[in-house]
Amino acid sequence: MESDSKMSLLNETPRILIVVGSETDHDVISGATDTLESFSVAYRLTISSAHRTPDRTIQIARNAEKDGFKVIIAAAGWSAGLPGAIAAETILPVIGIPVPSSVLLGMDAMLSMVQMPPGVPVATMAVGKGGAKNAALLALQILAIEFTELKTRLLEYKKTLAQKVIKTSEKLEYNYSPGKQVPKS
Ligand code: AIR
Repeated sequence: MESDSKMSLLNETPRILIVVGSETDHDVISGATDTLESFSVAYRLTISSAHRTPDRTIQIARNAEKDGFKVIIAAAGWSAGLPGAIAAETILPVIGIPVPSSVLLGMDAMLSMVQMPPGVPVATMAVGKGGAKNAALLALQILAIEFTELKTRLLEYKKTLAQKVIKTSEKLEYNYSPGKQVPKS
């Protein structure tokens, strides 16, 4: 079946490129890589710095589309030019993750990414590991436009998220009135 062979392609051939500004961004980016691995989707992770290796960053961005990538995730801290520098060189969607590695705890990185000038968008996630998780999910949602089997898995994921909240609420829900707190029957 066409969708099966397309899906196995997604399992084997990286369509998502992850670029981190430094190996020290590893802990934050694990929020994205763990998520992609839980969906059995292949990715490539590489390190490049917009400021320390600007030429390498430009080459990675320029080659991304012909290397078969469909979406790029870029994570960096401090004055984080990485996602913007990549977005300047490609029309592939670029998702930015601000890393809280400086004394400003990622506010600096977030503003660098979210305040891109008109014409060069970067889809900026929340600061840190949670933002990294969302970056992976957004990348999967973009891929799901083409790879429909992924759409089924994402819908299933959303259902599981909702069920978890309802189950937890059923366990914890209680009534309070002054002097007493009783579980809701
Ligand atoms: N960084 C590296 N080159 C440019 C930037 N903005 C970021 C990395 C990391 C932080 O600087 O993404 O979050 C500190 O990097 P390092 O290598 O000094 O630990």
